[in-house]
Amino acid sequence: MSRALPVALASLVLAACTPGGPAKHGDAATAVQVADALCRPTPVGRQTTGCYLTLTAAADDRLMSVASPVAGRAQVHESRMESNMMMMHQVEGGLPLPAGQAVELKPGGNHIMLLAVAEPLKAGDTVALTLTFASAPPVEVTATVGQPALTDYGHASH
Ligand SMILES: [Cu+2]
Repeated sequence: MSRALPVALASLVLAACTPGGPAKHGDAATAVQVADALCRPTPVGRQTTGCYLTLTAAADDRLMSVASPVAGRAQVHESRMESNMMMMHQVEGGLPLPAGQAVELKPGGNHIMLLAVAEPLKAGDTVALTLTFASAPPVEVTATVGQPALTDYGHASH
């Protein structure tokens, strides 16, 4: 029975690689590109803040979780208007990243929320973020701390 195993494995590998023709399997082809990572300074007396960035996945993927050494917890949030109030919710099941499409996390929209931030973040600081995806390998980015250039759409209240 043991002799059957290598054959079965080989056919699995072939099955996984053959559809769609030749494809690169290296990190460069599968890694999610991250641009413009920015975290807001923590408001005085608060231990929470928002981070924004742009993600481009090579293949359909999902942003599953975020971690940072400066925060006790980090969550992926979406913003929704409910009864004329901007409400934030944790994204369930990961944030969809369609292949080749730049997905912007920005003020007033989807964003990363840092919670239980131990030390106040001020402009010019940097924040390490580790992004975990459903398929692609994890990506570590360094976000700059500063105010977003875009006009805020009501997210400044927290
Ligand atoms: Cu939030």
